[in-house]
This record gives sequence, structure tokens and C-alpha cells, in this order.
Amino acid sequence: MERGRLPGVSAPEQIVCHADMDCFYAACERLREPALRGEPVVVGMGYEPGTTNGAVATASYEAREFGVESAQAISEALELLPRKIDAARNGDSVAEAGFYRPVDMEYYESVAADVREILHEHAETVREVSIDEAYLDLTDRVDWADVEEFGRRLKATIESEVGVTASLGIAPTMSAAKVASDHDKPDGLVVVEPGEVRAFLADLPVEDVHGVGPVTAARMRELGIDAAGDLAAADPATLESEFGERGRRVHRFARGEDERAVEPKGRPKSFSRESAFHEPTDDETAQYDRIERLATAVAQRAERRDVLYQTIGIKAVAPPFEVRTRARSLPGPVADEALLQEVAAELFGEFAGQRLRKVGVRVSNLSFGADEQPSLSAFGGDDGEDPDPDGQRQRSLTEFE
Ligand code: DCP
Ligand code: MG
Repeated sequence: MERGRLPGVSAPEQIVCHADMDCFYAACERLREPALRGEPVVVGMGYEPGTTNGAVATASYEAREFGVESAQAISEALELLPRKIDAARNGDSVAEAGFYRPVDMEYYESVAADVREILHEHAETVREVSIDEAYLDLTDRVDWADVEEFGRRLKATIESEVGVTASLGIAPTMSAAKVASDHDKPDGLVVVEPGEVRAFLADLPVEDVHGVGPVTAARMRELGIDAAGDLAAADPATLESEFGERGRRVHRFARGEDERAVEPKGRPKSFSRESAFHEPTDDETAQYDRIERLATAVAQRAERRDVLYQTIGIKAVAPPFEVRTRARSLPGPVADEALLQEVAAELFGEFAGQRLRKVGVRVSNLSFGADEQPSLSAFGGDDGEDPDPDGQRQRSLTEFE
């Protein structure tokens, strides 16, 4: 049995959208300086003309065509670009040739805030990963048949209301959505439907798998693992002995297995699990059974995190997307699996026997135990994104529940 997966409860059926703005800092610069549109633009920090100080933060796609990439020395990057002005002849510095702009975080943050506002209008649950990147849980918003149209509209809204372009990946898991958004950049929209994830990934180079950094990829190549499909087919025990828990995780990602739910950043406000029936059903026994299993899963998750809960809620979704919720608060915080099951079943009673496509259990009003470790996200990392794919930093396993 896959860790974290309950018998009889399939992997949570999610529709996840990963949004990542294209050459974000450069796009922001172009927004306030339209003359830069269509031009190679390099954005970086710490550069003084005539010195080799400063590294590239990002570059427009036009600049990337000349070999400019982030983390390169700015002086080197500017050398690669064709000059609008022959800097040397005119006595102008390269920086004045019109392609370099210094980082202006305050301005980029304001543009990012506008983008975020739109993202939050398009999904109840949004996990912000970095200044230009977020995961959206679309599960209750759209159906697979409509996701492409949804994606087109979201992209068009960002472009018309903010003025930057986004690339979107829509997939049943966070890790696949991340790969999908990167797959057709810039201005991309890639939909990977359930059941297609493994085939979508199979021919991609192994470093495209979420969580595989350059160091890991190099070692994998030595082991004959070149493509994501090779990683998916590799022996998980071998991967674990080579790469530790990370090896098992990227193996799962390459197979399209990723149980993570899109959760907002920071300390969770709630824990929830939901599960769709294979087909909408009015079978009470099956419904109560599912509620009980979900309650168990939620209780165990809270227990692992050393969290008490005071409010218990359920959700019942009638086809197509009619979401109904009920909740009850207890007199004090508890961590009690049997009580959670009992209250969830009671609350569900109102909907039992109706034709439902999905049910869920949630606990909220949480109290965190003294042992609760701040997750890396408190330090700028995140479990959706992997800031350190080669595992130089210690990461908490709970982040990958
Ligand atoms: N950034 C940075 N240093 C890096 C990488 C990124 O300062 N090594 C900044 C500049 C980017 C922004 O973060 O504009 C977002 O990072 P992305 O990795 O999403 O890069 P871009 O948005 O620039 O390009 P892409 O179109 O590939 O997403
Ligand atoms: Mg980006």
C-alpha cells in the first residue's frame, strides 16, 4: 500500500493548476517601459558598467535566445546581446545600451499582488510558492472537460488586467502541474488529464521531474536514468539507497503519483481529506463508509502533526458542483479519532442517501503542540516548489505527506 493512501480511497481526485509568470521581472520592466517589448532585456542586481559584478535574475525570452540565463554574470550576459547602440563607438556603456535593468523588488511585488488577486478570484485554495508562482486547487471549480477553457480565461484575465503573461499547467497532481506549466513556456497552457501523467512525463529529461535538481540528474544519468520514464521504471529501493527519501519521492512523481493536496502556505488553518466516488452514488452505506475512512485519515494526519482541533466539518458535493458543508464546534480542542468519526457521521446524516459525487471531512480551529516544527516554508522554501532539489538543506518529511 502506498504510504498515505487508504484502502478503498483512491488518490484524492484533484484538478491542480500551476501558474508561473513568464520572465517575470523582465515582464514587469516591460510593463512600465513599453519600449522594451520584443527586445532582449536582462534584469539583475549589483552590476556596475565596466565591472564583472552582479548576476542575472532573469532575462526576456529574446535575450535567452542569445544564451543569457539566470545566475550568469551580467557583464557576460550583456556581451552576448546584440547592441541597439554600438556602445563602444558611441562611448556609451553597455548598461546604457538599453537592455539592462536593475532589480526593483518593490515594483515587482506590486505587480505580483495584482496577479495574486486574480488567482484568488479563480480558486478557493491557492498556494503561493514564490513571487510569480502559485498552485490553484480547481477541483470544485471546473470539470476536466472545461479546464482548457478555464485556463484560457485565466491567462487572458491576467494579461488584460495586469499586463504580464502566465504559463499554466493543469494536471491531477501538483508535481505534474508544475512540469506542465514549464512545458510550453512562454504563454503556455498545457493540460495533462488523469491517466495521462506518466505518458506525458515519460520522454522528458529526468531533470524535468519535479524535485530532480542538476546534481541528482547527473548521478541518475550515471545510473542509466536519462528520461523521466527511466526514473518511473527504476527500482525504488535502489533509488532510496542512492538518494534517500528524495529518491522515492521523485520516483513517485515520475510515475504520476503525488498525494499532496494544494494547501495555503504557512501553518494550516485546517486539515481536510476528500474523495470522489467512482460514479455519483446515493448508497448510504458507501457514503458513511467513505466519511469514516476520511475522518480516520484526517485524525491521523492531525496526530502526526501534533495538532488538536476544535471544529469538525463535512462536505457533500452533489453533481455537478453543488458543494454543501456543515460544521460543529466542540467545547474544547481534541485529538480523538473516534469522536471525529462520530461527529462527522452525524453531520453527514443530513445528506446521506442523496446522490453525491464527492464527500469530505475537515477539522479546523487548530491548536499546535509544542513539538510543531516550523516548516521550511517559514524560511522562504516551500513544499510545492523545491528550492533545494538536491537536498543540500534538511527538509521535514511531513511536508510531503
Ligand atoms: N529569480 C531570481 N534569481 C533566480 C531565479 C529567479 O532573482 N536565480 C527571480 C527573477 C524571476 C522571478 O524570480 O523573474 C521568477 O522566477 P522564475 O524561475 O519563474 O523565472 P522567470 O519568471 O523569470 O522566467 P520563466 O518564464 O522561466 O518562469
Ligand atoms: Mg516565472
